[in-house]
Amino acid sequence: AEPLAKLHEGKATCADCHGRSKKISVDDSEKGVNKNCISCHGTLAEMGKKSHEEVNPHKSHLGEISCTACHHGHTASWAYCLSCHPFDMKIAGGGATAYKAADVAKNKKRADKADVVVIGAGAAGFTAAITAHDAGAKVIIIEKQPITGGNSMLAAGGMNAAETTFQKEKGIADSVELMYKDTMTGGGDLNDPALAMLLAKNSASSVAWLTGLGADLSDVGRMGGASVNRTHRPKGGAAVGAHITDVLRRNADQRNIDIRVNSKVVKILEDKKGRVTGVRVVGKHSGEYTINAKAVIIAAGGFSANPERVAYYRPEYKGMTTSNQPGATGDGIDLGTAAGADLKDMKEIQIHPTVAAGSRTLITEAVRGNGAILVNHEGKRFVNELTTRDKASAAILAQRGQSAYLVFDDGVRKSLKQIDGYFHLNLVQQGATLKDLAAAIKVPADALEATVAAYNKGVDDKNDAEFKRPDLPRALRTAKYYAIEVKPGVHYTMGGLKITTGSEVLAKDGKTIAGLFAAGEGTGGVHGKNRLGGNSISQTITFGRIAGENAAKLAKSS
Ligand code: MEZ
Repeated sequence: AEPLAKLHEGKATCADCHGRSKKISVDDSEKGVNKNCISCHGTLAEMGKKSHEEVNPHKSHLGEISCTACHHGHTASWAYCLSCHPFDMKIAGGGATAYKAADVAKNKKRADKADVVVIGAGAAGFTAAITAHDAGAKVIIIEKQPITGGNSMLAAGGMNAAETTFQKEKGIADSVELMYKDTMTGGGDLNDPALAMLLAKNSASSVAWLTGLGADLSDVGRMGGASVNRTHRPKGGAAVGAHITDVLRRNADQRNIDIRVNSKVVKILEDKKGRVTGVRVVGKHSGEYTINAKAVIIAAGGFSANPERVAYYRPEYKGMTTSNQPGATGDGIDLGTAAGADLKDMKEIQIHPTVAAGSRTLITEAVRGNGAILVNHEGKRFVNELTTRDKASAAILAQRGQSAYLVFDDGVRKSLKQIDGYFHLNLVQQGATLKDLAAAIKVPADALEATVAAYNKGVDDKNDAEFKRPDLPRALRTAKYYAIEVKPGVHYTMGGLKITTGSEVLAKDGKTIAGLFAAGEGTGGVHGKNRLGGNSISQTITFGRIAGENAAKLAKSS
């Protein structure tokens, strides 16, 4: 494929893309080039209005991404969407492979300076950065991917929190103790009790903090393993991740926080006493350089998108699909261990029961929370749909074909905005009647009708006699009827860097590594053996705030 520079020949000059200065300078985030793309082609939003393909790559849940995330000037272009979706998407100058960092010269002399460096621009990283900034620290965020948002941007279901104003307005009786108890029970009591308690205790203030930044978390639904409705999400049940990522990104921009994408931390620097002094970074264009800093926060996520490592810890998950973005490879955990960190619970890897068969698209647990049932290829229910993820996944894997159908009606569809996205991606089969649906998905019609009738009776009686599903929000009686075939996929890694309740990283001798903090999925201990749906976003915000606050405090005192 001809790279874009070649395709622009005769239409634009080098200076049109790179500016008029004699020395071509391209910052790693490529903001200058992007500005010039926009001046000729229009903004992302304008491009989104121009194209009317069924799947419009300029209008996506990835938010305000830069042009050069997909369109490359001097190497083959590659649509970022294809990292996760199998679209037949053509792109000018498109090649067969994703961007690979070019060989870069070492830039040994360059040494930038910050109080706090945050590694990773997902929800934990943004939260830590905003908190540290607001506490008076100069912050730099380093992100290896060409876009910000990390896995948080894909988070669907919501954010768990107890004793919030939104719950109170809806008359939901919840407590910190109950959220703690559910989290510990869901985690098989392997959780670090102090970290799990911190999660529950700070959850309401984390919802208030995000709301204060402009987030809408007013809808409250239910996830597996929760005793009451405590999963907060935008009105109408829209996906939480893209929304809060937009809010956090906007807040970081408003504060002029220095965010460098296409930049990878390759080493955490320490002095002779083992105190953290900064990081070495490799930028896409600027090469390898140093940032001196008084504190470093690792917020680089887990390793679900690293199949070799998943199979190393859990051979039985070899070859399984993942719901994660391609950057979730565990680099932050490696950086921490290279700096002497201890690890916790690395073998605890969560399989999400409902990834659409043959894809990497997570079908949010909220679909079950709002009333969908799981039906096997014989047309029968086989599990309490709101049990914990480990149990639901094991039950699906025990069915013929190791898959099942999520079956729901138009009532469920209308109750949750996110479901429209599954139609858009052609993942849903439908029928005007249950009989038609049964024919479409090739299950025995009599069995499917009997299954739904028995379930609806349970809803009417407020008692799911067979599977003891605790929450029965609605009967499935409103045509049309829908089904999505689902299979379990690697979704979350519960293990990671061992931390204190202050988000300080612990070394193998049990002492903290001075100046090193961590938050989010790359840490171990909060969730034990199994994370409850909705506890991840809650963890990123709560521990991001703690890490940001403590890192800023340390930086300002040293
Ligand atoms: O926390 C999660 O992983 C979550 C809520 C996922 C989902 O099913 O939506």
